[in-house]
Amino acid sequence: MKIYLNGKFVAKEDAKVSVFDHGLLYGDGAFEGIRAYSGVVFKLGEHIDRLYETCHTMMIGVGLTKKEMIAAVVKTLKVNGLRDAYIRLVITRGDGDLGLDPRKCNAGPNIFIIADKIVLYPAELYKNGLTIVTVPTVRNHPEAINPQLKSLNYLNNILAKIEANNAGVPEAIMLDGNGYVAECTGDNIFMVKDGILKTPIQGRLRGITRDAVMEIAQKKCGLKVQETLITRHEFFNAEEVFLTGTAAELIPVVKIDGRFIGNGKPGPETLRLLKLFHEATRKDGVKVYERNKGHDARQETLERQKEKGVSER
Ligand code: PXG
Repeated sequence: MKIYLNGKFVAKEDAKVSVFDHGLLYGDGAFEGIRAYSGVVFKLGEHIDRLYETCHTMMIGVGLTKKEMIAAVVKTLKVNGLRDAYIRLVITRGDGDLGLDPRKCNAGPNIFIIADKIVLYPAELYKNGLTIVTVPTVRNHPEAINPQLKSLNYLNNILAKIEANNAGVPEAIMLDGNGYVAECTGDNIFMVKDGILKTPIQGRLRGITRDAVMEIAQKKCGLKVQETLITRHEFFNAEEVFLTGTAAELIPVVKIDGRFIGNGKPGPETLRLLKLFHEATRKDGVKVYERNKGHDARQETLERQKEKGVSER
């Protein structure tokens, strides 16, 4: 495995940053989790836009144009010969001293890109749906660490994840400071009722998968889409609930805080949106490999997987 580190490709063993890096010392940095499907990096432009917005607010000068950053991601996949991958792009404040002051990190940021195989959730979770709970840890106040920032400071979500682990469930709902549902620890949340798809308007990260699913729901499923304030009560009484995220894609939820959602099985709109989302992932992004005439990358991936005896998902 080759890691992109500050403009060079290095072996995994040599991909190291200093103990004085403020990303490590303070969580002072930004990141993106991105996915490539069949040689297409899904919504790469949108991920890079979000990353640069986080850096702008955090006043981290990236030192690369967005175009150069996109090229670096593409090259990382090429160097590793990957078509289907999970990509972690990290920008730290860089090396400083033992004080908080970011002005001491004057050598500039450390930037690294890891492209690895995707760890998929077990297939039965998609088939049967998740049981989740609401946890006591509330999502950050927007004027503390705004949930829109995809910063390296993820302790808010990690504390909630610990509470999910303690409850024996794979994901957890986090409320905002006013008691409205915000999102999950690493996923956005949606509900369907009376032909309307609803998702929280505030207190959450603006997920790339979230935006893609809202667009598909509106354009291809004829669903009305609302971003609004939603309480747990409304989620309990929804017909369908599902989560979205780069890693999870779109995954049904069938039980929240002991209450079954609908008939306790993944709903038809959820399954329809999941299928349409999968179709979009192959098209809607930046191509890593130029296709030669008569050479179909997707076909090649399927053939490779067949050889290895694994199913695609
Ligand atoms: N909310 C939060 C708080 C997130 O961290 C999402 C929503 C979904 O956003 P995207 O853009 O991926 O649709 C995320 C996703 C994990 C993990 O291990 C999840 C995320 C980042 C890193 C790890 O589940 N972010």
